[in-house]
Amino acid sequence: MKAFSRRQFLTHMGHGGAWLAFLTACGAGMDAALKGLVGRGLLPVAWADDDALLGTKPGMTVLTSQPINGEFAPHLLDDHMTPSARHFVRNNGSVPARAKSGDPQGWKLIVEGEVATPLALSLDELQQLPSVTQQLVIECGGNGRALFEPQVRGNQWTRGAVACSQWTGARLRDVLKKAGLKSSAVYTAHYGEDQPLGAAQPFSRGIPIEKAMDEHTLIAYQMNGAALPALNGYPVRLVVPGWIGSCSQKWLNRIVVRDQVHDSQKMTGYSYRVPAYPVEPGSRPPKEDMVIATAWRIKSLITAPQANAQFPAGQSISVRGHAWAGEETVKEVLVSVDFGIHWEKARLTQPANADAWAHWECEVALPRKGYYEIWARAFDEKGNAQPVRQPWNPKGYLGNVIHRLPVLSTT
Ligand SMILES: Nc1nc2c(c(=O)[nH]1)N[C@H]1C(S)=C(S)[C@@H](COP(=O)(O)O)O[C@H]1N2
Ligand SMILES: [Mo]
Repeated sequence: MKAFSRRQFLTHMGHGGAWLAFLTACGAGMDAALKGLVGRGLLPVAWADDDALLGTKPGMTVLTSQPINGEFAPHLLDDHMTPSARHFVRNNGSVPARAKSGDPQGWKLIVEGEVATPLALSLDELQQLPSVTQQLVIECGGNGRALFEPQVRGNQWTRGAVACSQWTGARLRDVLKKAGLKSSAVYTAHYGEDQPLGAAQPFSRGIPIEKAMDEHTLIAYQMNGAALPALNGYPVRLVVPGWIGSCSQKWLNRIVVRDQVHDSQKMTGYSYRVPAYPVEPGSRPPKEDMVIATAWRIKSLITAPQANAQFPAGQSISVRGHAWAGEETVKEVLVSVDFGIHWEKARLTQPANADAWAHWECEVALPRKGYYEIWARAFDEKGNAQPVRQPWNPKGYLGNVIHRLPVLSTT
């Protein structure tokens, strides 16, 4: 935790005994203490300037502000390529000072562990490696958590913790080759410059060497043609396409190549893990039956019209959205306005490149006055469909239930 001055301390004491309780709780039960205090603004001054960054994402639905977590309503994600200002934010800790200042001086990427030659690359050195520019989907593993029944704990993401921006960077593969992987290398461990809040370990995850060597896994230093925003990982982040967002380490400054599966806090227990078999909703399978969540599954999003829009009966409504499929390819998207009785095939535009999202559109009309839902259901080339009712898991990961958008006809 960051230090703060006596004056700052006294200012906070003005909020009553809660601040003292907060400090007492810092040793243990930090999560619980934060939950109670975050909503009332009783937070260390050192974190307060993170709030200023919220202004860089106008229109974001903020789930928590310390740390900052926020998503965008589906109709705000209508662009083919998500603008940086509309890319969701999922932070486990505070935003690093370097990211706030935008100064890359002194930043290095350390590569060590099971490599022949450990590296310490400057931003210039990283940028000298062959550069790749691609549109890539990043989606939080918990996107859609709010849709699980019974409810599960964690950020209640609805559908907007997903984006497809354009990323420019070096291939992780080229950096690992430069360091020379030993034959003992099996997994990466990623570290970043962000500080955890309270007693948690610094946020760290990793991926199997095969995924790290995939030509599409990037160490990105540009987002949509500009430096990365502070909130999305400045100066450098990983982008691991198709896999849950937590693999894409922000504010990246160290990669340790390991001779075993990475075993940080965020890799073990129930963190970013799903049951190895379907479980009864609301149950808690034993830890040893939980497996690491990896690739996303077929999904779609309706970005037009906006939820709860009203249309006269018979009017043609333009329905649009995106579809993506983890490491698979989108085959088709079907749309229904009568609760799944009839389905119409949408026109599909293939993605800009592999691992970007595809776009779809069609026209529908509401037959008479009433309440309707526009449903979208995507299918991948392997024949997998989005479920209409989805299996449950204890942390609400990898949710891909069909998108149901309410619309009304008034006449
Ligand atoms: N260093 C660091 N990297 C991180 C995180 C974090 O808290 N710290 N959050 C992860 C999670 S859970 C997700 S979903 C993505 C979110 O990326 P974004 O905030 O740019 O949308 O970043 C990942 N990388
Ligand atoms: Mo995430």
